[in-house]
Amino acid sequence: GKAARPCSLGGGSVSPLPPQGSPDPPAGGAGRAREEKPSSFLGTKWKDTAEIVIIGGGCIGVSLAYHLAKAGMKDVILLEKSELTAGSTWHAAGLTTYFHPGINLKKIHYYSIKLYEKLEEETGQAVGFHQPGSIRIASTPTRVDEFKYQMTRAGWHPAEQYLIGPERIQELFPILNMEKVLAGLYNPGDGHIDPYSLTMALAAGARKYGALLNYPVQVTNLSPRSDGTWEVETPHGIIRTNRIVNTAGFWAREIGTMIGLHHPLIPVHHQYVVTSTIPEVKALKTELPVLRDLEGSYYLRQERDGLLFGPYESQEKMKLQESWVTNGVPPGFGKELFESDLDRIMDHIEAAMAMVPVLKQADIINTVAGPITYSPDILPMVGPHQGVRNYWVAIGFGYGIIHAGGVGKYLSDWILGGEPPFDLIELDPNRYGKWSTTQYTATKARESYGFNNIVGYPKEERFAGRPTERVSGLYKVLKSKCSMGFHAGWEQPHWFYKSGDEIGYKPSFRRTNWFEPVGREYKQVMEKVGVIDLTPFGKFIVKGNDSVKLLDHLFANVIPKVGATNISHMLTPRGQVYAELTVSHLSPGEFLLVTGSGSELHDLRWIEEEALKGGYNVEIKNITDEMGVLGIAGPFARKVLQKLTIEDLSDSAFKFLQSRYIKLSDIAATAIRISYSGELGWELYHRKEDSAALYNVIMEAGQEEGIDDFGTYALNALRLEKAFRAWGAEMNCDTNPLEAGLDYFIKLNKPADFIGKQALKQIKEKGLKRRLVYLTLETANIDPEGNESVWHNGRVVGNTTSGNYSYSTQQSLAFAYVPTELSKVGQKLEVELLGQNYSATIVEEPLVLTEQTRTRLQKKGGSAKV
Ligand code: THG
Repeated sequence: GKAARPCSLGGGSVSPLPPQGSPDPPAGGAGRAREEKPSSFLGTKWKDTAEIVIIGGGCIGVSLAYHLAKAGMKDVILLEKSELTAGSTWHAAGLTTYFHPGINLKKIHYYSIKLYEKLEEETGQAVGFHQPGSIRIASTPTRVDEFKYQMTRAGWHPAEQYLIGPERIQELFPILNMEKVLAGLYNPGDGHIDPYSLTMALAAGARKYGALLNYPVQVTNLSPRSDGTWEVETPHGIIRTNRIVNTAGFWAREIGTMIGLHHPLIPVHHQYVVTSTIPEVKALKTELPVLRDLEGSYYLRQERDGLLFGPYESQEKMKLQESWVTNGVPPGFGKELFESDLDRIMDHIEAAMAMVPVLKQADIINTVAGPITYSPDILPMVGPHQGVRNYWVAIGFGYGIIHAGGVGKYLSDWILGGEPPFDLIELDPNRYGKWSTTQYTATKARESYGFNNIVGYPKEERFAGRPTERVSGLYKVLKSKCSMGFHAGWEQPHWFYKSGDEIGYKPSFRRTNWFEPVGREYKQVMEKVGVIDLTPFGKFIVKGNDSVKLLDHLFANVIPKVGATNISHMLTPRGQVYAELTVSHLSPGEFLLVTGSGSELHDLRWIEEEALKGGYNVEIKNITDEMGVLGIAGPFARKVLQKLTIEDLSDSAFKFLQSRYIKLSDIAATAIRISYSGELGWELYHRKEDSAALYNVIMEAGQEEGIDDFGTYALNALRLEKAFRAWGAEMNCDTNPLEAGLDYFIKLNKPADFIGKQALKQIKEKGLKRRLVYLTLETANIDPEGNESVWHNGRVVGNTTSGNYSYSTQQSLAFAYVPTELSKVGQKLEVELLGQNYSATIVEEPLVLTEQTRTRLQKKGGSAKV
């Protein structure tokens, strides 16, 4: 075929685009769709046992099958209900890019592109991969700042990325109207691929390595067995398997529903249009780079001698397919499309015509409106699911083509290796929970779609769908007094308003309206006493005969004595940090485990799986939603609390890291003497119904001491000055606890052979290649926040992990990973912020001593810093 054909709407089965880029279309790829005879599974092999059953034959599922089989897994079975690529893959626009505004997904993109480059050679299947590069266009000064911000976040990654000026942009994209163009973010090697051929190549590879791809085979039911294995029911018989992976695209909800899960997914109508031949395009000697006009919110690429143009409509205009969530996907929906609606994208078409004027003369010869699955935050869900053993997902892909290769490899490595090969926490399926309702999902998907091209600020907050039904007992009391942050469904105060403040959420690439207020809260805690809502912590009770044994196996620290609390880490078998929790031994054999809000189900899944796998006799209860938590911290914390209880709170009677059941003016609470601020403080765990009352009595009691609220931004400033590491920043499964400087919490000599112990001993023996260092730097109106490039002698040598302003020493500070040889105190380095390298110095930690240390030094008669 010459150009693209008009697509048939509803019920049609013609592919949206002809295969392109290779003179010889791959076998079965020429006419595609119906012409391709799906080889009935009856004609191939049918097996009724499998190591793994992958449900769904889109690019994601097929990539997983390919990677598992290639890595040597036997008995990989993929079941597809109609034919490979049916659903979303077949009509995808096929864009590939190295760019991702986040961090870990850059690795996925990178792997995918490197794989796609060599797939034809490996499998003999052409994939129509074009790599003309891509340019993101900035036409506002803020957008230029965003690009600078993204440059420092990309600088310590391998993919090439350049901030380029108008001249270079014009050279690369000669038919661009340069009037509004200020700058471009250029990624050589970006481009597009034919999604159908890509999937067929991966399928050919998967078969070559021994995977069975069986279709059409519909999964009709899933039954878990008591040993953690599964029975997968199909019209052709039952398959017994050790593990299931749901890769069913917009049918993934249907699969989840079979086992009582409600995956937060919703299909959106994504449209793109293809033009007829444009003489100016035809005349070009080289293919145009892919253009992303962020202000106009669309992508545009060359399609043969015409252009292909795909917009992201605003949240008001975009269209969701809600009926598929409420009533299910129409059973026969395979290679069909929705009715297209050009009116909806008119604004974007006009923006594109202004930017690329030759479009004005072009005819639209093809319009594609296809279903793409969105999750609330448009990031996919990839990994094992909490609450159901051996049920994994790889679902919610809004950009499945660029993610397929990398995610297939990532999951395959995780499944075979028993732990994630690298940190990809933002894709953890367990970031959602019961609070992610259908209503929430729809509202959020709408927002996410509309925000596809908005400016991505640091500390971004999005407001649709809030609050969820998961609110703290203090939400009503606090909501008008502060700027709230969203954490795992909860609203938690970031910072509090005072008269004279510029209130509300005012994001910026530089210091902004919360800079002064956070300093005020910081001072409040350092000099007086502050109260913070910590309800969003994940909280679990572990008890039973084997609780001590289980925790000794899970945690690298020793088990605290009854009445005591420990900071403790769960390591992976490779000796990396899986999680950081506090463990409080409440009564003999009964423990309270507390983790950050973002890691609740992530941690719970791990604990539950180990308990089941090892046959431990324990009861594990998630009490996150039942318990409120108030933190009180600062030099007057003791004085204020003492007014409310008969319990002796003196330093010798209620020691640091002790926990105790107490009554505060008749309200029952488990009090732990701990504070992530590093100041004198307690955390008060209480029934959520009592939160407001407890808050009120404490505020009342603290009048004289000038008690006030503080939020998580001040808490972060406080913990950084104390050099407390944060999970997800300084430590994660990319880091071992020794390079993170967590040695103090890791007890390699404890008798129990805890997970990761052996690996960590070897790591220690070999010596560390890099180390976490503590940096101070002088800047102008900007602070590091993590993920920035760290330079030395004109080369990027590492990356920051978090950062902030140090309100007491009045300079910026940051944690960073650098090679061991550059990790000594006094070493000079540079940190790149918004296009400028600031000189930084490694200093001894901490900048400010903890209350604990200050008190200890004072008792010894020493003089304390601060
Ligand atoms: N409170 C509770 N649980 C938590 C946190 C919390 N779980 C998750 C996360 N936060 C755990 N992180 C820390 C890290 C450090 C400290 C507390 C929680 C801390 N460190 C002191 C220090 O390093 O000087 C004390 C260390 C010691 O002596 O053991 O307080 O905030 N409940």
